[in-house]
Amino acid sequence: MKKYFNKVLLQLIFTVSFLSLANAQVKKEASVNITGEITKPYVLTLSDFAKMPRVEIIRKDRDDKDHQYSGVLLTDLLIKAGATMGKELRGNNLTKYVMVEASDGYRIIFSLAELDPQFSDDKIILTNTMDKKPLPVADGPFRIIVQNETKPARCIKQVTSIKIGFAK
Ligand SMILES: Nc1nc2c(c(=O)[nH]1)N[C@H]1C(S)=C(S)[C@@H](COP(=O)(O)O)O[C@H]1N2
Ligand SMILES: [Mo]
Repeated sequence: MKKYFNKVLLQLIFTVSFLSLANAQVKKEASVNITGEITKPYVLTLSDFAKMPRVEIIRKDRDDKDHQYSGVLLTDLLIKAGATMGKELRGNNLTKYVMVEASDGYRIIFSLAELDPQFSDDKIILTNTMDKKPLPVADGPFRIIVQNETKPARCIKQVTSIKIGFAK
């Protein structure tokens, strides 16, 4: 009887620890790490992201069909991080770049100036949706969409970090 009880207890311990581990995996919220030459680095979580002002972009993907993306302007994410935008974006600050990295190792850069609305009208957003649905798993949870570039090569998928640096 005691042996049986021990067995059941052991099984229970295994089940509980497995379930809490699985739960921790599920709870780990998707995020993007914003770092580098900025005064307020932060980790952007999906819930913070959901509270920010959104813009919509329609662009053709490689399938040559229009898709609708809703997200936050990269400019706004960088202003929140204390990047030198607007009046401060002059002189040496014009040599700053913004490197975006993905979980598959793919990386692209923008110059900081091309993300400032005083320099360019081209909308560049970080999005988590396509056609009003969460991004396909292979593209998300976060993707950059560049409105006016014909080539989608800088529409980087699976974004994990955004790093601001000075060109050397
Ligand atoms: N993370 C990541 N994003 C990426 C790429 C990649 O290899 N890794 N390829 C880029 C290139 S070269 C293109 S053409 C588009 C392709 O997107 P699509 O297959 O959804 O049209 O994704 C871009 N984003
Ligand atoms: Mo490509």
